[in-house]
Amino acid sequence: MPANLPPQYYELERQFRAEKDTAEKLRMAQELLAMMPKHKGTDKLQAEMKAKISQLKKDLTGGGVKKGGGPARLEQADHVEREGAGQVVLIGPPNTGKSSIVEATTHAKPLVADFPYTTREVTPGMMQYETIRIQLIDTPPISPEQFETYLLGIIRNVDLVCLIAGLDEDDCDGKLQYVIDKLKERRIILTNQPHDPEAMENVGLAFKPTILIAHKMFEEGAEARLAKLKAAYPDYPVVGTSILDDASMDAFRKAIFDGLHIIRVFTKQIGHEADFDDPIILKPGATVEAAALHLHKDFAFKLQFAKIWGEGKFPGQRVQKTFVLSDGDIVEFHI
Ligand SMILES: Nc1nc2c(ncn2[C@@H]2O[C@H](COP(=O)(O)OP(=O)(O)OP(=O)(O)O)[C@@H](O)[C@H]2O)c(=O)[nH]1
Ligand SMILES: [Mg+2]
Repeated sequence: MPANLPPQYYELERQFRAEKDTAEKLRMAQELLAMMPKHKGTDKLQAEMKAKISQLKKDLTGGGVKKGGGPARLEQADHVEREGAGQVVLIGPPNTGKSSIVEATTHAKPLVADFPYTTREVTPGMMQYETIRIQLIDTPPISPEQFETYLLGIIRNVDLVCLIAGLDEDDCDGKLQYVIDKLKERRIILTNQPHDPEAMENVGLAFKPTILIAHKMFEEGAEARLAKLKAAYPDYPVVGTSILDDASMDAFRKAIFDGLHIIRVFTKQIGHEADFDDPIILKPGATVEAAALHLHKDFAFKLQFAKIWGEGKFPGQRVQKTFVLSDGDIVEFHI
């Protein structure tokens, strides 16, 4: 029986054969296996790919211990467990302020120092934004001298990429472009342009929404460099920040929230006040039914109608399951 593999499979397989990095090769092998149609004609291929995967896992961990005696790298760092309303990674050239920003906006305590290559591992922290918590991940720098390939797995999984450029350096745009190009080379495209998710993901490309934080904005010459960055990257929202300026750090928080493209919906039980502590997080365009589904499958099934409070509605306006919710709406479900 013929295998009938999609054309994207052959393209990814070609890249798989050329790939030198073991962690990335493993990721590709897993993707190839997922892409294979599951029928008799692919039995042998599936078995071969599974064997390759298990060999690559062994190579990667060296039987559980990395070369040099450290712990297995893949287990340690190519994935950060999700927490909160969204997962955001901060990446960029060395010494731009990534760790300082995570330190200032979360309870995490990453190392901060006045020299490049300070950060050696990923550090997640939770940032409060109004009523929600967003996960920020501090990372080691990306430059021609250093690139930790386990970052690829982390970046592929996040909801938003936050590029940090340092306005204290003349070549901040060149160093930033290096990061963007390096990821592109590894099939991660940092862009907010619309794309066809299915067509792209089939060939293993990851398109990641991105914002650009131009940090250290009070340094000499920063203003001109900020203007240059804004002109060079019209596709990214650009926010100028400084650790010394609270208003700019508030703008950072808001830019992250806006970049995540989520809405917060508060629930209210009949005869009670609304619960403002724990909103339901949904994508724009989500309906009352989607919000109910978020609470419980049964609940959505039994839902008769809802009452809504929010901008542009009559207080307690009665709406159907198909009603599209907005950020900040309060919903009272009736079953
Ligand atoms: N002038 C100025 N310096 C800052 C600002 N934020 C951080 N720094 C300093 O910049 C230096 C580097 O900060 P880090 O947060 O360690 O930078 P990083 O990007 O994490 O560095 P690596 O981990 O080496 O990539 C430290 O000396 C910080 O104190 C800022 O807003 N303005
Ligand atoms: Mg750092």
